Amino acid sequence: MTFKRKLLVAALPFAFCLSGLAQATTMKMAEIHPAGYPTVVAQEAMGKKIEAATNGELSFKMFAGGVLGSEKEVVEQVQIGAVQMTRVSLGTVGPVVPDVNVFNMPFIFRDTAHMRAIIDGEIGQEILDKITNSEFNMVGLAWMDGGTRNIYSKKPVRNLEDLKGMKIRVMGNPLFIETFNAMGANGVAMDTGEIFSALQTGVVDGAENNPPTMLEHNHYRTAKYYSLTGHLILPEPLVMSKASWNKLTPEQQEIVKKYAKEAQFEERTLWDEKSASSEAKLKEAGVEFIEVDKKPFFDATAPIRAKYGAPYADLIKRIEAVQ
Ligand code: GTR
Repeated sequence: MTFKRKLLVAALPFAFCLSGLAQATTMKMAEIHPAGYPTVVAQEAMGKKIEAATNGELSFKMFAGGVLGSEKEVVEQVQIGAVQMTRVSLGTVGPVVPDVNVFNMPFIFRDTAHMRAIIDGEIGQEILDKITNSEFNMVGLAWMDGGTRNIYSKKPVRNLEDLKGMKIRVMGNPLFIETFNAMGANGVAMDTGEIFSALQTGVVDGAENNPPTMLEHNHYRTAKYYSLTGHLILPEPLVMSKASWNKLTPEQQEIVKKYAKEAQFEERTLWDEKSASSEAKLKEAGVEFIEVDKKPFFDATAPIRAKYGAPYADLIKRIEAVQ
């Protein structure tokens, strides 16, 4: 090796260090849903816009399909800044930021239009701010539409009586366990990734979710009955690690906020398309969609709204008043 080459080789690690300093800040985003899912697609588009608007100072990388862990695990990683962004169900956030549980109460929203009017308005922003201002170490940026959640099961649920004693998987939030217990079932909490085998092995008799999740996570392969209880119309916050957020310049923070909000509206269109196509595919696969009288389900869950809603009476009045 010539002297010149030797010098060059010796200088290489140093050069790498320097380029390391100039490297873009990578924003890792974790998603439980697979590639192509509305939230994933909208968030990837958001990432591209953020990269372009910051001239690559911020780079974005999506980790879809739950490869970084369950929602609970991801939330922990976001809290310590090991993962920069995620979109999780509000159900997962509730045990840590109890103020968000108002949205987690059964039948709190009249319909999808009502929920969307709320998340687009000042109450939606207030709840995101509650996340930001909590001890949660996260910044609430925007809302994704998580559709309407209905019960699916191996045996048909046509009324409350049918639900009696059934083990129904719910997200890890006591509010949901109590909701299903109040309806006469046994609420069983477990992570999203465990549902498929729990249904197969009979650990649970059913679960509850929107059509895209029922389809994409293959739950319909075992649960052939879908009862349209519509007990939850649950929006899902897009959040960023506060540690990572604090490292951004004010300009970068504005850019992230702006495109997260744009993603909120882009995802909505994708969501409506995906919901419709998922319903069609589920029906094709032999899933029976069951219309139920929602009134008994609503009445049975009144104690849950009374208990969890008590500290938020004013907020609930404001939610009800939104047209
Ligand atoms: C989906 C939701 C996920 C996850 C999942 C579940 O609808 O988008 O964030 O919460 O439900 O029930 O585990």
